[in-house]
Amino acid sequence: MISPPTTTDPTVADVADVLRERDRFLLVTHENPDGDALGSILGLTLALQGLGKDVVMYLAGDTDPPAEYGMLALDELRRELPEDGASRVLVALDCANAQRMGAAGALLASVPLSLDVDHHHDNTRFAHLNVVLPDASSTGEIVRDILRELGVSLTPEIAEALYVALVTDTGRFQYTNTTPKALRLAAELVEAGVDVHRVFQGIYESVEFAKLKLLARALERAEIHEGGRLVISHLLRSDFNELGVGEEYAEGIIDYLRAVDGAAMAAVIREPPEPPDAKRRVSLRASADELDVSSIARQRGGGGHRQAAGFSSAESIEEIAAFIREAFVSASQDDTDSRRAKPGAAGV
Ligand SMILES: [Mn+2]
Repeated sequence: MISPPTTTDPTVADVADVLRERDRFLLVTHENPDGDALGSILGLTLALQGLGKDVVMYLAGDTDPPAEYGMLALDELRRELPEDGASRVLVALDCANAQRMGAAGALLASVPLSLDVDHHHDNTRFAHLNVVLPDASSTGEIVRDILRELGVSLTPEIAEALYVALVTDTGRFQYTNTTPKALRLAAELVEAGVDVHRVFQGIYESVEFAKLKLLARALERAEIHEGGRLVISHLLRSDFNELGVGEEYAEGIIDYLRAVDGAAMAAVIREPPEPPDAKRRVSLRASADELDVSSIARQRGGGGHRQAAGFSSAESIEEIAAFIREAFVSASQDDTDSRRAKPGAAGV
């Protein structure tokens, strides 16, 4: 029996020991889940159920999982915590911190044991056992290693769940986390029965037509500034209303702008469809790690990460665009200065 807390870094074998020894689990993942979150929680649930364990899957928040993951058998995913949650072993998957799991975070203080299985480098190690492997392509990859320790064989259903985790978190095997291990895992999962093309069609070729039309409006209005290094576009309230879509349909549009050759930063300004007096919302993305867009967002009371940030503003679209241009020029300047200042800078 492993008793919390431990002093040395636990391994996937330690996680497997706990999963083998205990019988009742509460599996959780992060709010607004992505493919890795959903694939990991389902893959581990199916494996544990196959071992005869009592497993509850819980997802916090009130946003439904994105429609593109409809292929995953997530009908047992609960949106409310079970009454006996505090007496189960809690397993957090793909959660960088306790806040990400919403209401389940409150159980950390009362559960008999908690596990944190994740690959985010900034994971806060909030559980009794924290297996945080930043070199792993996805949490799904870590789950696969745990299942190997457990001696669980991959059913086609488990393999598909883990493949969804892997293919989405690696950007279809294109991002920098696409390691040889990730590619070998893909081959192993396909051998176990994954229908690669079916998954592709489900996730990437099920775009709603209205989303395509919204994207078209944003692309049509895109403008480049600063010699092509900055791309800005906007979406109007009337765009959302005419197409009959909510603001969540704007998700991902900014990635098309960021992908423009030579662009260091992209910005999308959008007018929320409701309420009519809502502030405009601005998303910022950097293409290179050197530019910190969160510093720009903070100037307007927003925040985020170096490469992805946002803020809200009551200013007009033109005023916001002017601010972005100015802030971009000055942030690029700061960046150049700091790099120039680094090697043995004198008198700074
Ligand atoms: Mn992930």
